[in-house]
Amino acid sequence: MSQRTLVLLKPDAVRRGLVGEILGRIEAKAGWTLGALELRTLERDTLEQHYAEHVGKPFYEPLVEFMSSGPVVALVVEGERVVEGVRRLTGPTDPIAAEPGSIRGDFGTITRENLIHASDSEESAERELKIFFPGLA
Ligand code: DGI
Repeated sequence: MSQRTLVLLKPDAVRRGLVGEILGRIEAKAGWTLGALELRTLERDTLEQHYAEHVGKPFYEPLVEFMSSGPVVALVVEGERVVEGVRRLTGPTDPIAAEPGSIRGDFGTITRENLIHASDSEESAERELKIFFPGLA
């Protein structure tokens, strides 16, 4: 079942020089391909749409501050069961709870600076792809 998903390599990943390492893990999965890739600094508006479910929560403002603190790498990944697959490579939100071997488990310590975003369902992926890559068919 071929799918596509939105991945963001967050400002901490870019600052720490982990883009190649993280991208390499995604690219290494058989049959997965990059549909788009762009370095960009996110506007507040974009983040408000992306994180709509979190607006008003105590961690929302610091999250937006962090996510706009430097460029992210936004990418579209396509392939077999890629939505679940990238989430499994990513690991859970809290990097200390994430298994070693996952991206957050290997490189993260704090919940906000957890290196990578990956859409959590096919529905979220389609919603998020429209925000970040509106030109995509
Ligand atoms: O899909 P995830 O990134 O794992 O998690 P999410 O979509 O529920 O939340 C988006 C981001 O918001 C997450 O990567 C880090 C931040 N966040 C979520 N829940 C908390 C949080 N930050 C803090 N400090 N505390 C939280 O409970």
